[in-house]
Amino acid sequence: MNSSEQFADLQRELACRRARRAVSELVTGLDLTPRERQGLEEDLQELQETLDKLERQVVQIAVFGLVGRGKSSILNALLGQSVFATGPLHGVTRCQEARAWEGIPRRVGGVELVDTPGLDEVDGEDRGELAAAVARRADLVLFIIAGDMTRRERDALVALRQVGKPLLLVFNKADRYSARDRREILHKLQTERVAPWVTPEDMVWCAAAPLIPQAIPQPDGSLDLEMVLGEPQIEALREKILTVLEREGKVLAALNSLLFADTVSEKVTQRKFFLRDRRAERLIWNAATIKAAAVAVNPIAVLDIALAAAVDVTAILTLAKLYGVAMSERGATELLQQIGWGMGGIGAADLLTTLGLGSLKTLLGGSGIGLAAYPSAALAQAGVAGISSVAIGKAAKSYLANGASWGPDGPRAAIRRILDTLDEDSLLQRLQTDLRRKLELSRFGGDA
Ligand SMILES: Nc1nc2c(ncn2[C@@H]2O[C@H](COP(=O)(O)OP(=O)(O)OP(=O)(O)O)[C@@H](O)[C@H]2O)c(=O)[nH]1
Ligand SMILES: [Mg+2]
Repeated sequence: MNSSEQFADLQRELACRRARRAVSELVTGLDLTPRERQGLEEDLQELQETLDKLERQVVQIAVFGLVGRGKSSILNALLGQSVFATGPLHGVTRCQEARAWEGIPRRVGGVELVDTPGLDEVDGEDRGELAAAVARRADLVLFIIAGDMTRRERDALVALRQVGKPLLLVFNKADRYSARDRREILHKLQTERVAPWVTPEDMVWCAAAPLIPQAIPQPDGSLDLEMVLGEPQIEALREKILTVLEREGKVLAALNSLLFADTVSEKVTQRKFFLRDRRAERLIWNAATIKAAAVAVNPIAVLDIALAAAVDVTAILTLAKLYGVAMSERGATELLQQIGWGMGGIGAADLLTTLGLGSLKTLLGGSGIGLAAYPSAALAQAGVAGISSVAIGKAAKSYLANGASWGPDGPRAAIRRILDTLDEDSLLQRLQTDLRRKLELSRFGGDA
């Protein structure tokens, strides 16, 4: 090794260590509640396995391709023995199977060859998914074709390359083509089919189980032409793989686990986000109904305001906690004031205009739900209180979820946007239903 090679080697080594650290930090730092884990178990398990593999420093090479392209035959040829079942029928390999690749130079490190079921042009979707999952986890994919590519093959190859999967395009069954045909097909592949997804140096020919015509003397003295199994022509592929491994093996493994870790962490974030948002929405709704109910049974203006503010401040504080924003009661009160100001001075009368009197009619019209006994003013106030709470909650949520900021346009614009998306009529309807239930439960048990 000369010094620049040594330097490159060192850099790769460092890159790998960094990747290892990044993945293991990701795994330990996920910090998921059992609830958040739900639906992510498989990904987390795979992530752990990826990390284990990375630590063991084993590189995994998987074959991938349509049924009957000779995937299992190629692995057998590489291994130098018939380990994996092969055959002319479609779908011989039914599940994934791995085998250590022995007899390769030690400096390459540990390598595992993984056989996969073939994608089927017609059906076999399940197996296709399995193969895709295996390919996703492999460090290097041998994408096996046997002639010009079909549409399905091209789509699958592009999909793998789009996620950044390193692969070699292996053209098997070379014995079936004349040298000239091979050149032509290869040229077409390079210029049309797979450009720019695979470069020419990542394409290689082989014949894992070639059939050689042989003249067999017949009893009557004539010669008959029979096809017999010849020696595998696999050297070029073997060399190519070893070169890639020697040059990039460690990096491949590191790159792959990073790719994988990245998708998992994205899923985890999404899940966390989804659950948090749902909790926030529930919390807001809860505050709204509490406030509406409280206002409905205490229809005295002064009391309403103090009470309403208390409910909103509490809701804001709980939301802040949910979004991991440190906030004091005073901070929450200030935020509430700011939102009120943003809503255009949140006096009940103002809000009525803001929300539209049409909504009020829905409430007062009340379709005989047993609240008719109430003074309509109290009901109107309750409805307004509830809806204002929803609006306040949503505004606070957007502020908190945005890292305690209103964004470039400032609070007024942000709050305006939220008010615009509120559907007051349906909110009122929901409030009525909930309010009715609450009131019936607390005060008017059998009255309604
Ligand atoms: N002529 C020729 N036939 C081959 C070659 N490689 C494999 N075959 C034949 O192709 C058929 C399918 O080979 P397999 O290795 O079972 O193919 P596979 O891709 O693993 O198939 P599935 O597991 O069913 O998806 C077998 O009959 C092999 O003998 C080759 O290089 N030349
Ligand atoms: Mg097979």
